[in-house]
Amino acid sequence: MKTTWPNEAKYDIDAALIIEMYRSMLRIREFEEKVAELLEMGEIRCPTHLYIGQEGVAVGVCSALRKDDYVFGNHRSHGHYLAKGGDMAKLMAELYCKATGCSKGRGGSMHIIAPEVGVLGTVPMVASTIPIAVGSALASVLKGIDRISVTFFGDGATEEGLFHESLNFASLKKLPVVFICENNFYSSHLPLHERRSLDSIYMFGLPYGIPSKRIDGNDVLAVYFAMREAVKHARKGEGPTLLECRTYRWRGHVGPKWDLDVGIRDKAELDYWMSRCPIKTLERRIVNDGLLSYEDCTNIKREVKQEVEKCVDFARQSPEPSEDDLLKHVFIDRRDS
Ligand SMILES: Cc1ncc(C[n+]2csc(CCOP(=O)(O)OP(=O)(O)O)c2C)c(N)n1
Repeated sequence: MKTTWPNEAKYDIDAALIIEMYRSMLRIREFEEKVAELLEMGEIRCPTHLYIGQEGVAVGVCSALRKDDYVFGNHRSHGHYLAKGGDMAKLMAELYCKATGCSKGRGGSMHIIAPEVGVLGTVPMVASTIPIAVGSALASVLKGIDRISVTFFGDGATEEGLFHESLNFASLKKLPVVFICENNFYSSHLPLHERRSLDSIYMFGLPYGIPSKRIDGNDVLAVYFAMREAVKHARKGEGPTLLECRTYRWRGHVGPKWDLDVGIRDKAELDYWMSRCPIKTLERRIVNDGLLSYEDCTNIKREVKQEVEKCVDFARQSPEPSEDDLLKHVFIDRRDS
């Protein structure tokens, strides 16, 4: 496998990082395809919102961050956790609600946490982690710690007041936070064009004086470059950035099905977005430009599939949380701290 990028100047990015991004997107895809299968089988039973199709956003964003930077997610955050370096086996165990899960089996798919890699929490209440990320950025400034906070949210979340209040406060205090809107054009079962008169989410930052950009979220490199700028801006103390990454979820709003039977989208629309698969797009580019061969790509896919299978074995064999300490890890008793 080559370790130098034949067209370095063209891409302004390390070859090893591109390969890592490719692998990282595949890890999310293969993990979730397996989860979809296990949901169909009834082996995983917790409500699960799949991220398949949106991998370019999580990976582009997290590849521009340091391990100790913070990310906050939502109800659709397996990709955010894995892209930030979260342990895959612990995530699988969490979906099985096992004691070895990243949230000790208490959280399931929607309450994921991995502070060791900066994933401080994912919360399914729409828009709720946007102000928490702003708070964590404020804490970093007050403590003099050089860390960025990132919040991932959907287009639906931009319709909550919390989003707008957060933009204003973050801009006013020039906080090191990056707002990542994953515009997949649906909020649950309502399409964007039935909710907004204008398709212009990125412009929400402008009245608050926040640099704001619209990006093709299925182009992992475009996301990465935009994020790299946003991170530079934040680390210099120049405040927040808003990135609207346009992408698409292949599966239904929740669960393993496709939402083609609920009257909200048709097969032609899904087919269009599947033809713009973020992984295939990067794969075509790196093969055409001679960084990897198709054989290299197949080998990486095989390794990733094996990794996922091992995680399923780990989850299946893990113990259930004990009934005796069900409330442990759920509340903090302040009297003890
Ligand atoms: C405050 C709040 N209102 C409603 C819901 C129910 N709900 C869960 S996900 C969702 C849609 C969110 O859409 P979006 O933010 O665009 O994210 P996506 O599902 O498209 O990734 C809604 C309305 C909720 N969880 N929280």
